[in-house]
Amino acid sequence: MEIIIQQTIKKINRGLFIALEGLDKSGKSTQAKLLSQKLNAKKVSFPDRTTQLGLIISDYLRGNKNMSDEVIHLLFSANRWEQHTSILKQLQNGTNIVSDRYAYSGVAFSAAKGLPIEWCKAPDAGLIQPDITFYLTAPIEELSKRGDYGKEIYENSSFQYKQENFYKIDALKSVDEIQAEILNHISEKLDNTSLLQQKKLWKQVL
Ligand code: DGP
Repeated sequence: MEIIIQQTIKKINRGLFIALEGLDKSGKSTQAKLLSQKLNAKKVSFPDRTTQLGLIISDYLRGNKNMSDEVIHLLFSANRWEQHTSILKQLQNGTNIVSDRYAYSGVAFSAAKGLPIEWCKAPDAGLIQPDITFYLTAPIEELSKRGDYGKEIYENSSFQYKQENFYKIDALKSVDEIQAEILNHISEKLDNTSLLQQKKLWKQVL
């Protein structure tokens, strides 16, 4: 009887969904890895190159495949939808998720190519909205000094997405400084995930 009461009182906190966005070589993948280790979180990456769609995207990014801007945009979005149910289930089970890129960069990259922004946002509408998003940024000239920069098709894009729980981080700071800044922003949310609303892109309550 006592066990049943305790179980009822102890509400399972849902997991926190954290997204890291940034230009190539901004260090977001390093931060995503460190953060997922620290929080014992599941790390997901977009594009997810392990799926059939991901392989096509990977070919495109390496310059091996010609595709219209519209087609590749829809493929990137479909690649995110492939993980949607799995992400939702894990969050509901209390697993924190760290996403290395998400829909925000998708919209920014494609809009920078000249596609209408509302058109770019439409296929991602309904995906789970991250609880908190970090955008690692620095002048392109600085990032391009880092090895391997610009090997793939997108190397230069402006990213200006304004919304709550969206934090810009100076990518030129040290790995430890950036990690500390990120942890600082999420610590309060981690303690109170049961109070957070699960929202959908773009901003609707789930
Ligand atoms: P990464 O694996 O993080 O290096 O990302 C590969 C590239 O794909 C990167 O230059 C950004 C781009 N990208 C990621 N998502 C999208 C998207 O949804 N749409 C477009 N057009 N580009 C994207």
